Amino acid sequence: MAAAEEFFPGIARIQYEPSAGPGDVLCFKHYNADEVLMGRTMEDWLRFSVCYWHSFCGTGADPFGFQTLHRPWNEGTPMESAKKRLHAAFEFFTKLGVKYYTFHDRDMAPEGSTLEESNKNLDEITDLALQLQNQTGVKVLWVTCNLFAHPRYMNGAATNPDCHVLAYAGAQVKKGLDVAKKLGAENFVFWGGREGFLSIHNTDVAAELNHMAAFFKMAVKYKEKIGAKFQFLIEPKPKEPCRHQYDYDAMSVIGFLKHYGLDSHFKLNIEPNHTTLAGHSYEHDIVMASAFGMLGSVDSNTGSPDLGWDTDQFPMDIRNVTMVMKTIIEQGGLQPGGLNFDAKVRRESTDLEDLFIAHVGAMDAFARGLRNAVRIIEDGIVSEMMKKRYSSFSHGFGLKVVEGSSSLEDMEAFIKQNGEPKITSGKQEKYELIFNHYI
Ligand SMILES: [Mn+2]
Repeated sequence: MAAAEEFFPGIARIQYEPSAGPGDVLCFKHYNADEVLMGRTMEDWLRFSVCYWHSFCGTGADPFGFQTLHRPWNEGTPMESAKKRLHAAFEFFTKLGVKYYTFHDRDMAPEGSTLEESNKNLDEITDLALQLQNQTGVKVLWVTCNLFAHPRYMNGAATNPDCHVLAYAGAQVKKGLDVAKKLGAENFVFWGGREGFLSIHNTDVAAELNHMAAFFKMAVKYKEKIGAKFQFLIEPKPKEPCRHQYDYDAMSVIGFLKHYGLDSHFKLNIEPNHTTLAGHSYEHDIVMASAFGMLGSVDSNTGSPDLGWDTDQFPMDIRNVTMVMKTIIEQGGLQPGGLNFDAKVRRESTDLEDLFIAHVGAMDAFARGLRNAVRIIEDGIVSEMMKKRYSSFSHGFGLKVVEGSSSLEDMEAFIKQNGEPKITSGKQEKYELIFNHYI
């Protein structure tokens, strides 16, 4: 790495400086990687990851305007810029102090004119990635295949009505799994960008869902065959680009996986911006996935709640990240998953330092969320209130319900003996007031 060009001159390794002032934006004021909270370092609780596509491939182009972000690494032939991009990315990871990164096959290396050529490009660039990983200690949180951008996938990949396209997607995933194993990825993500439909008139929904399940079963089989240990994850999203997406939200995906007997092989990668697009609150799908033991990883970003599309902004809201961290601590952490910043600087944030500022801000927000959640949990006031709220299920008739040994006849006898239940306050405002004490 020593011989490589420096892409972020003037920016040194980001340090923890808790007494820095409000205008000091290139230091952490809350994230102190080695500090231990509830028996684990902040680094281990948070497991931050930088995403390749937004941060190193993003151009700032949107449907109404051209490129605004001119990055020095996106120059030369596609293979030359792929190599420069990789060096820039590793300089960024190490200066930021983040141990993980994530990528799609096609943002790591350019697609060729044949599958063989694409695979060769991927081999060459991932050989270099492996070298840089070994030199820096930075690891892959997850790999995913881009099965949505190429025109062949316009009608879907695993749910395409043409099995020739499904076969291409399968061949691409086979290579993606090999690459993930080669780089020691800890997870592998499926995001079904175009797995859905625009019109029911031309769509056989039952067939498409069966095909998607068959596709996932082949992936499970190949993963076992190559002896890979990474965790499979599915990332729900409700709309965009398809009008109707099969992986609408956490509960839709959990239902799909259980229906096809795939639930022991997959967990969920929850992106809160997708959750809010589905009409839920920010933390909803994190909580729902965790309740089913299926929260595997988080694509940490946020949307603008007043907009109806995916804006992939950096998560800066302390209330939201506190709720997320409380759920993560309560389930014992996210490992082997992590907090991946699937977020992009605004197309108007054109300075190279803005990429650092955005990540520093989000990491500090999550560090505050972690500290807040630890205080909520260690104080135990909220958990004591919750325990009391459900206490009727800890003994007598309630315990029989929990254990599955009660019947409707028992309920009738219980009511005849005990009459009308008393009105009990839900105390929502009290919970909200107490929560606000911690943030
Ligand atoms: Mn995502």
